[in-house]
Amino acid sequence: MTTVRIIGAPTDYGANRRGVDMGPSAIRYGGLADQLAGAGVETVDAGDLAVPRAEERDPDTEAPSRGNAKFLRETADVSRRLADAVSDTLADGEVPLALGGDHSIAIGSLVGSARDADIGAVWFDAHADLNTPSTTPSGNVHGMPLAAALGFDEFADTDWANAPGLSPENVALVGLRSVDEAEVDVIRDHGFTAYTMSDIDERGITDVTEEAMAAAADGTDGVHVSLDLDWLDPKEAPGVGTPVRGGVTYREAHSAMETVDEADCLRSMELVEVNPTLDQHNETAELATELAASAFGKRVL
Ligand code: HAR
Ligand code: MN
Ligand code: MN
Ligand code: MN
Repeated sequence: MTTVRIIGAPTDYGANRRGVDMGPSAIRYGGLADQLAGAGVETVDAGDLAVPRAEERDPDTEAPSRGNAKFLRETADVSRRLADAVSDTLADGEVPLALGGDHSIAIGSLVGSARDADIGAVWFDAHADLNTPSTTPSGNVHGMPLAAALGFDEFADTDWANAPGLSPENVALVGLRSVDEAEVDVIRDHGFTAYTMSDIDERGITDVTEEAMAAAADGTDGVHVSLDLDWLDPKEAPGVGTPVRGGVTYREAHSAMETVDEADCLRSMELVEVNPTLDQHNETAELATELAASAFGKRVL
């Protein structure tokens, strides 16, 4: 029997607005353990990493060596500790499920998942998250985690990003609809597999997700699935900090997660960007728990 280890990472260093640090609480309260039990997996809850409040820290965007990236020192600290938690989980034969927090937590998840293995990643997100401190339009690290884990630009020489077991050929992005110009060039130049919402419109979510999982899995030890709730249409998932119209529907999201399960190579996962202060009756958090259950094998019959 699969055991899923839940690891909370209540950060908001990487996002523009407060509140996303309450995500792990909201997702647990939204019924995560019950949903996963419905999927037939066992769960253990490792609790939350200790994350100091952003107000007690200096974003330090002025430091030239850090480029234009806010709270990079704090992000590095959380990333190191999350990477250890994720890699310990895998070493114990369990499946890590990290709860954000903003999407910067993916750096730790990916580095930990790729510590002793070659991995792929499927990025379900409206955004590409491929900015670096040199290209970011916002300074927010939640727009950079994929670039960080791949060791692009300023992230190459760090001891906390740049996962050696992850490369662009095994990264698939699904559901893109808000991509910065510099990110478009990165996607074209590095051999990513990338699907926009138009691809999903034309080909259907099942086909696209099957292909994404296959591309990510090819030649690796398993796939990390990163689910940014702003991947869904804001009508379905209002509780996110950077909503973008035209996202996937409730049914498409479940269908994609069922396809993730059927690919049978899920190694680690995270649920990110749930912001309870922007949500309606915790419905985005509840949706996150349902989608995780589908990814871990929950079915109606
Ligand atoms: N691309 C923009 C930036 O870098 C916006 C990032 C949006 N935030 C996310 N990422 N939630 O998925 O600032
Ligand atoms: Mn994201
Ligand atoms: Mn292995
Ligand atoms: Mn996003």
